[in-house]
Amino acid sequence: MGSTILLAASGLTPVTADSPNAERIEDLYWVLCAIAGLVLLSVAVPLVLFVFRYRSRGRDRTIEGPQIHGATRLELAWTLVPIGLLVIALAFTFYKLPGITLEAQAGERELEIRVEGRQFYWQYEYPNGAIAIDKLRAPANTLVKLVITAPDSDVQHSYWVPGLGGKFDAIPGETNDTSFKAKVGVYKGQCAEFCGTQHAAMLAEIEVIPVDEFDSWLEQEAEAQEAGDSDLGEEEFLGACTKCHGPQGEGLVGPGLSSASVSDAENVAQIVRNGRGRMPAVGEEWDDRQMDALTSYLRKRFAEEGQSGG
Ligand code: HEC
Ligand SMILES: [Cu+2]
Repeated sequence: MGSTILLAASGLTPVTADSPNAERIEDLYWVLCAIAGLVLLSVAVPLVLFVFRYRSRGRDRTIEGPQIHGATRLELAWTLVPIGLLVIALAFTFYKLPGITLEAQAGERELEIRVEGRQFYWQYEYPNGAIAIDKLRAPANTLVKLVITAPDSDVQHSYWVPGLGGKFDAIPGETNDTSFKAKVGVYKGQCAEFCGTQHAAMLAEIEVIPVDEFDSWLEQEAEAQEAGDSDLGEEEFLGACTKCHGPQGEGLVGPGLSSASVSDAENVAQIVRNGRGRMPAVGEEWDDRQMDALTSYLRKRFAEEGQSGG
Protein backbone atom coordinates (compact mmCIF):
# COMPACT_ATOMS: atom_id res chain seq x y z
CA MET A 1 0.00 0.00 0.00
CA GLY A 2 1.91 3.01 -1.31
CA SER A 3 -0.39 5.52 0.36
CA THR A 4 0.16 3.89 3.76
CA ILE A 5 3.91 4.21 3.35
CA LEU A 6 3.52 7.82 2.29
CA LEU A 7 1.35 8.64 5.31
CA ALA A 8 3.74 6.82 7.65
CA ALA A 9 6.70 8.69 6.20
CA SER A 10 4.95 11.99 6.82
CA GLY A 11 4.61 11.14 10.51
CA LEU A 12 0.79 11.23 10.46
CA THR A 13 0.29 7.63 11.44
CA PRO A 14 1.11 5.65 14.56
CA VAL A 15 4.54 3.98 14.68
CA THR A 16 4.59 0.32 13.66
CA ALA A 17 3.05 -1.85 16.37
CA ASP A 18 5.47 -4.38 17.85
CA SER A 19 3.31 -5.96 20.55
CA PRO A 20 -0.02 -7.80 20.09
CA ASN A 21 -1.95 -5.19 22.11
CA ALA A 22 -0.38 -2.36 20.11
CA GLU A 23 -1.35 -4.16 16.90
CA ARG A 24 -4.97 -4.02 18.00
CA ILE A 25 -4.68 -0.31 18.63
CA GLU A 26 -3.14 0.12 15.19
CA ASP A 27 -5.95 -1.89 13.54
CA LEU A 28 -8.50 0.31 15.27
CA TYR A 29 -6.67 3.39 14.11
CA TRP A 30 -6.84 2.33 10.49
CA VAL A 31 -10.54 1.34 10.50
CA LEU A 32 -11.61 4.52 12.29
CA CYS A 33 -9.35 6.54 10.00
CA ALA A 34 -11.00 4.96 6.94
CA ILE A 35 -14.52 5.68 8.25
CA ALA A 36 -13.60 9.26 9.13
CA GLY A 37 -11.99 9.69 5.70
CA LEU A 38 -15.15 8.42 4.02
CA VAL A 39 -17.28 10.90 5.96
CA LEU A 40 -14.90 13.73 5.15
CA LEU A 41 -15.01 12.97 1.43
CA SER A 42 -18.79 12.51 1.33
CA VAL A 43 -19.23 15.99 2.81
CA ALA A 44 -16.32 17.89 1.32
CA VAL A 45 -16.60 16.70 -2.29
CA PRO A 46 -20.34 17.59 -2.75
CA LEU A 47 -19.69 20.86 -0.94
CA VAL A 48 -17.07 21.91 -3.47
CA LEU A 49 -19.15 20.63 -6.41
CA PHE A 50 -22.26 22.50 -5.23
CA VAL A 51 -20.33 25.72 -4.76
CA PHE A 52 -19.58 25.70 -8.49
CA ARG A 53 -22.69 23.98 -9.82
CA TYR A 54 -25.25 26.19 -8.03
CA ARG A 55 -23.52 29.55 -7.84
CA SER A 56 -25.72 32.59 -8.65
CA ARG A 57 -24.09 33.48 -11.98
CA GLY A 58 -25.09 37.12 -11.69
CA ARG A 59 -28.77 36.50 -10.98
CA ASP A 60 -30.46 39.00 -8.72
CA ARG A 61 -29.88 38.22 -5.04
CA THR A 62 -33.56 38.66 -4.18
CA ILE A 63 -34.73 35.89 -6.52
CA GLU A 64 -35.78 32.89 -4.46
CA GLY A 65 -34.55 29.40 -5.29
CA PRO A 66 -36.92 26.50 -5.98
CA GLN A 67 -38.89 25.42 -2.88
CA ILE A 68 -38.43 21.65 -2.42
CA HIS A 69 -40.30 19.71 0.23
CA GLY A 70 -39.40 16.16 1.21
CA ALA A 71 -36.91 13.78 -0.34
CA THR A 72 -37.68 10.61 1.55
CA ARG A 73 -34.93 8.45 0.09
CA LEU A 74 -32.26 11.09 0.66
CA GLU A 75 -33.43 11.73 4.23
CA LEU A 76 -33.45 8.03 5.02
CA ALA A 77 -29.98 7.68 3.55
CA TRP A 78 -28.42 10.47 5.57
CA THR A 79 -29.98 9.08 8.74
CA LEU A 80 -29.26 5.39 8.22
CA VAL A 81 -25.77 5.61 6.70
CA PRO A 82 -24.27 7.54 9.66
CA ILE A 83 -25.99 5.15 12.09
CA GLY A 84 -24.53 2.22 10.15
CA LEU A 85 -21.04 3.76 10.23
CA LEU A 86 -21.26 4.38 13.98
CA VAL A 87 -22.44 0.82 14.57
CA ILE A 88 -19.49 -0.53 12.55
CA ALA A 89 -17.03 1.70 14.46
CA LEU A 90 -18.53 0.65 17.80
CA ALA A 91 -18.67 -3.06 17.01
CA PHE A 92 -15.10 -3.12 15.71
CA THR A 93 -13.86 -1.21 18.77
CA PHE A 94 -15.53 -3.61 21.21
CA TYR A 95 -14.22 -6.54 19.20
CA LYS A 96 -10.64 -5.27 19.44
CA LEU A 97 -10.74 -3.82 22.95
CA PRO A 98 -10.42 -6.89 25.21
CA GLY A 99 -7.08 -7.92 23.64
CA ILE A 100 -5.54 -4.57 24.55
CA THR A 101 -4.77 -6.08 27.94
CA LEU A 102 -2.57 -9.13 27.47
CA GLU A 103 -3.34 -12.08 29.76
CA ALA A 104 -0.82 -14.76 30.64
CA GLN A 105 -1.74 -18.24 29.38
CA ALA A 106 -1.61 -21.10 31.88
CA GLY A 107 2.02 -21.73 32.80
CA GLU A 108 3.26 -18.73 30.87
CA ARG A 109 5.89 -16.59 32.50
CA GLU A 110 4.86 -13.07 33.44
CA LEU A 111 7.34 -10.44 34.58
CA GLU A 112 5.90 -7.60 36.62
CA ILE A 113 7.73 -4.29 36.66
CA ARG A 114 6.75 -1.23 38.65
CA VAL A 115 6.95 2.04 36.73
CA GLU A 116 6.94 5.35 38.60
CA GLY A 117 6.59 8.67 36.87
CA ARG A 118 8.52 11.43 38.64
CA GLN A 119 9.62 14.95 37.80
CA PHE A 120 11.31 14.33 35.32
CA TYR A 121 12.31 10.71 34.99
CA TRP A 122 10.91 7.19 34.96
CA GLN A 123 11.91 4.84 37.74
CA TYR A 124 11.51 1.10 37.19
CA GLU A 125 11.65 -1.57 39.87
CA TYR A 126 12.12 -5.24 38.98
CA PRO A 127 10.70 -8.08 41.12
CA ASN A 128 14.15 -8.75 42.63
CA GLY A 129 14.49 -5.15 43.74
CA ALA A 130 16.84 -3.92 41.01
CA ILE A 131 16.18 -0.32 39.97
CA ALA A 132 16.53 1.28 36.56
CA ILE A 133 16.02 4.89 35.49
CA ASP A 134 14.48 6.02 32.17
CA LYS A 135 15.79 2.98 30.27
CA LEU A 136 14.04 -0.30 30.91
CA ARG A 137 15.44 -3.66 29.88
CA ALA A 138 12.95 -6.42 29.22
CA PRO A 139 13.05 -10.05 28.04
CA ALA A 140 11.97 -10.85 24.48
CA ASN A 141 8.73 -12.72 23.71
CA THR A 142 7.77 -12.64 27.38
CA LEU A 143 4.66 -11.12 28.85
CA VAL A 144 5.83 -8.01 30.68
CA LYS A 145 3.28 -6.37 32.93
CA LEU A 146 3.84 -2.73 33.83
CA VAL A 147 2.26 -1.39 37.00
CA ILE A 148 2.29 2.35 36.46
CA THR A 149 2.05 4.89 39.25
CA ALA A 150 3.58 8.04 40.74
CA PRO A 151 4.58 8.97 44.32
CA ASP A 152 2.04 10.97 46.36
CA SER A 153 4.33 13.97 46.38
CA ASP A 154 4.66 14.05 42.60
CA VAL A 155 2.38 15.15 39.76
CA GLN A 156 0.54 13.20 37.09
CA HIS A 157 2.50 11.76 34.16
CA SER A 158 1.59 9.46 31.30
CA TYR A 159 3.70 6.52 30.22
CA TRP A 160 3.72 6.05 26.46
CA VAL A 161 5.86 3.78 24.33
CA PRO A 162 3.76 3.86 21.14
CA GLY A 163 5.25 0.75 19.52
CA LEU A 164 4.26 -1.36 22.53
CA GLY A 165 0.83 -0.03 23.43
CA GLY A 166 -1.34 2.90 24.42
CA LYS A 167 -0.85 5.74 26.88
CA PHE A 168 -1.28 5.00 30.57
CA ASP A 169 -1.57 7.70 33.21
CA ALA A 170 0.87 7.62 36.10
CA ILE A 171 -1.33 9.01 38.87
CA PRO A 172 -0.01 9.71 42.39
CA GLY A 173 -1.34 7.04 44.73
CA GLU A 174 -3.15 5.04 42.02
CA THR A 175 -1.97 2.24 39.76
CA ASN A 176 -2.70 1.50 36.12
CA ASP A 177 -1.69 -1.74 34.45
CA THR A 178 -0.58 -2.39 30.93
CA SER A 179 1.49 -5.08 29.32
CA PHE A 180 3.52 -5.90 26.25
CA LYS A 181 5.22 -8.78 24.55
CA ALA A 182 7.88 -7.76 22.07
CA LYS A 183 10.70 -8.97 19.88
CA VAL A 184 14.32 -7.97 20.41
CA GLY A 185 14.68 -4.26 19.69
CA VAL A 186 14.70 -0.76 21.10
CA TYR A 187 11.39 1.03 21.59
CA LYS A 188 11.23 4.73 22.33
CA GLY A 189 8.63 6.58 24.31
CA GLN A 190 8.01 9.66 26.35
CA CYS A 191 5.85 11.25 29.00
CA ALA A 192 2.56 12.20 27.35
CA GLU A 193 1.18 14.47 30.06
CA PHE A 194 2.59 17.96 30.51
CA CYS A 195 4.15 17.70 33.96
CA GLY A 196 6.39 20.75 34.41
CA THR A 197 9.39 22.62 33.04
CA GLN A 198 11.39 19.61 31.90
CA HIS A 199 8.46 17.49 30.70
CA ALA A 200 9.98 17.33 27.20
CA ALA A 201 13.11 15.70 28.63
CA MET A 202 11.08 12.91 30.21
CA LEU A 203 11.93 10.27 27.65
CA ALA A 204 11.54 6.54 28.08
CA GLU A 205 13.20 3.65 26.32
CA ILE A 206 12.55 -0.07 26.43
CA GLU A 207 15.36 -2.31 25.29
CA VAL A 208 14.11 -5.81 24.62
CA ILE A 209 16.87 -8.45 24.75
CA PRO A 210 16.91 -12.26 24.55
CA VAL A 211 15.50 -13.97 27.65
CA ASP A 212 18.74 -15.69 28.75
CA GLU A 213 20.71 -12.50 28.43
CA PHE A 214 18.03 -10.65 30.36
CA ASP A 215 17.87 -13.14 33.21
CA SER A 216 21.60 -13.16 33.82
CA TRP A 217 21.81 -9.38 33.47
CA LEU A 218 18.99 -8.86 35.99
CA GLU A 219 20.56 -11.15 38.55
CA GLN A 220 23.97 -9.50 38.21
CA GLU A 221 22.45 -6.03 38.28
CA ALA A 222 20.57 -6.68 41.53
CA GLU A 223 23.73 -8.08 43.15
CA ALA A 224 25.84 -5.16 41.95
CA GLN A 225 23.29 -2.66 43.24
CA GLU A 226 23.19 -4.46 46.58
CA ALA A 227 26.99 -4.40 46.77
CA GLY A 228 27.11 -0.75 45.71
CA ASP A 229 29.21 -1.21 42.58
CA SER A 230 26.66 -0.77 39.80
CA ASP A 231 26.02 2.09 37.40
CA LEU A 232 22.90 3.07 39.33
CA GLY A 233 24.45 6.32 40.56
CA GLU A 234 25.26 7.40 37.02
CA GLU A 235 21.80 6.41 35.79
CA GLU A 236 20.25 8.43 38.59
CA PHE A 237 22.41 11.46 37.85
CA LEU A 238 21.63 11.34 34.11
CA GLY A 239 17.93 10.61 34.57
CA ALA A 240 17.00 12.56 37.66
CA CYS A 241 19.51 15.43 37.90
CA THR A 242 20.94 16.50 34.54
CA LYS A 243 17.54 17.48 33.15
CA CYS A 244 17.69 20.52 35.44
CA HIS A 245 21.35 20.76 36.38
CA GLY A 246 22.63 20.29 32.81
CA PRO A 247 24.20 17.33 31.01
CA GLN A 248 27.56 18.11 32.64
CA GLY A 249 26.09 19.50 35.83
CA GLU A 250 26.80 22.97 34.44
CA GLY A 251 23.36 24.36 35.24
CA LEU A 252 20.13 24.66 33.22
CA VAL A 253 16.85 25.09 35.05
CA GLY A 254 18.75 24.60 38.31
CA PRO A 255 22.17 25.94 39.35
CA GLY A 256 25.46 24.38 38.30
CA LEU A 257 26.81 21.63 40.52
CA SER A 258 30.41 21.58 41.69
CA SER A 259 32.57 19.42 43.91
CA ALA A 260 31.75 21.90 46.70
CA SER A 261 27.98 21.54 46.35
CA VAL A 262 27.97 17.73 46.13
CA SER A 263 30.82 16.70 48.48
CA ASP A 264 28.64 16.57 51.59
CA ALA A 265 26.63 13.38 51.08
CA GLU A 266 24.30 14.13 54.00
CA ASN A 267 23.46 17.52 52.58
CA VAL A 268 22.87 16.20 49.05
CA ALA A 269 20.66 13.39 50.37
CA GLN A 270 18.68 15.91 52.37
CA ILE A 271 18.14 18.16 49.30
CA VAL A 272 17.28 15.21 47.01
CA ARG A 273 14.79 13.73 49.51
CA ASN A 274 13.08 16.97 50.50
CA GLY A 275 13.65 19.33 47.60
CA ARG A 276 14.71 22.91 48.10
CA GLY A 277 13.19 26.13 46.76
CA ARG A 278 12.23 25.41 43.16
CA MET A 279 13.81 21.97 43.20
CA PRO A 280 11.18 19.22 43.69
CA ALA A 281 11.78 16.30 46.06
CA VAL A 282 13.05 14.20 43.15
CA GLY A 283 14.24 11.32 45.34
CA GLU A 284 11.65 11.45 48.08
CA GLU A 285 11.21 7.73 48.58
CA TRP A 286 14.68 6.61 47.56
CA ASP A 287 16.17 4.02 49.87
CA ASP A 288 19.73 4.20 51.23
CA ARG A 289 21.07 2.00 48.47
CA GLN A 290 19.80 4.42 45.84
CA MET A 291 20.97 7.48 47.73
CA ASP A 292 24.44 6.05 48.41
CA ALA A 293 24.80 5.15 44.73
CA LEU A 294 24.01 8.75 43.81
CA THR A 295 26.17 10.50 46.38
CA SER A 296 29.23 8.37 45.77
CA TYR A 297 28.86 8.79 42.02
CA LEU A 298 28.52 12.58 42.39
CA ARG A 299 31.55 12.84 44.64
CA LYS A 300 33.69 10.85 42.19
CA ARG A 301 32.43 12.63 39.13
CA PHE A 302 32.82 16.17 40.38
CA ALA A 303 36.15 15.46 42.07
CA GLU A 304 37.51 14.29 38.69
CA GLU A 305 36.18 17.38 36.98
CA GLY A 306 37.72 19.58 39.67
CA GLN A 307 41.17 18.11 38.93
CA SER A 308 40.87 18.54 35.19
CA GLY A 309 39.89 22.16 35.76
CA GLY A 310 36.33 21.74 34.40
C1 HEC B 1 13.23 20.06 38.42
C2 HEC B 1 14.57 20.53 38.37
C3 HEC B 1 15.61 19.90 39.26
C4 HEC B 1 15.95 18.58 39.34
C5 HEC B 1 15.33 17.42 38.58
C6 HEC B 1 17.03 18.49 40.27
N1 HEC B 1 17.32 19.73 40.76
FE1 HEC B 1 18.74 20.17 42.14
N2 HEC B 1 18.16 22.10 42.13
C7 HEC B 1 17.19 22.63 41.33
C8 HEC B 1 17.01 24.04 41.66
C9 HEC B 1 16.03 24.99 41.00
C10 HEC B 1 17.91 24.31 42.72
C11 HEC B 1 18.08 25.62 43.48
C12 HEC B 1 17.19 25.45 44.70
C13 HEC B 1 17.06 26.72 45.54
O1 HEC B 1 16.15 27.48 45.25
O2 HEC B 1 17.86 26.85 46.45
C14 HEC B 1 18.63 23.07 42.98
C15 HEC B 1 19.62 22.94 43.94
C16 HEC B 1 20.38 21.80 44.13
C17 HEC B 1 21.52 21.69 45.01
C18 HEC B 1 22.08 22.79 45.85
C19 HEC B 1 23.07 23.52 44.97
C20 HEC B 1 23.79 24.62 45.70
O3 HEC B 1 24.60 25.27 45.02
O4 HEC B 1 23.56 24.78 46.89
C21 HEC B 1 22.01 20.42 44.89
C22 HEC B 1 23.22 19.82 45.59
C23 HEC B 1 21.15 19.74 43.94
N3 HEC B 1 20.18 20.60 43.49
C24 HEC B 1 21.32 18.42 43.58
C25 HEC B 1 20.45 17.72 42.76
C26 HEC B 1 20.59 16.33 42.46
C27 HEC B 1 21.67 15.44 43.01
C28 HEC B 1 19.55 16.00 41.66
C29 HEC B 1 19.21 14.63 41.10
C30 HEC B 1 18.96 13.59 42.04
C31 HEC B 1 18.78 17.22 41.41
N4 HEC B 1 19.35 18.24 42.10
C32 HEC B 1 17.67 17.30 40.61
C33 HEC B 1 16.48 21.98 40.35
C34 HEC B 1 16.48 20.62 40.15
CU1 LIG C 1 6.03 13.60 33.03
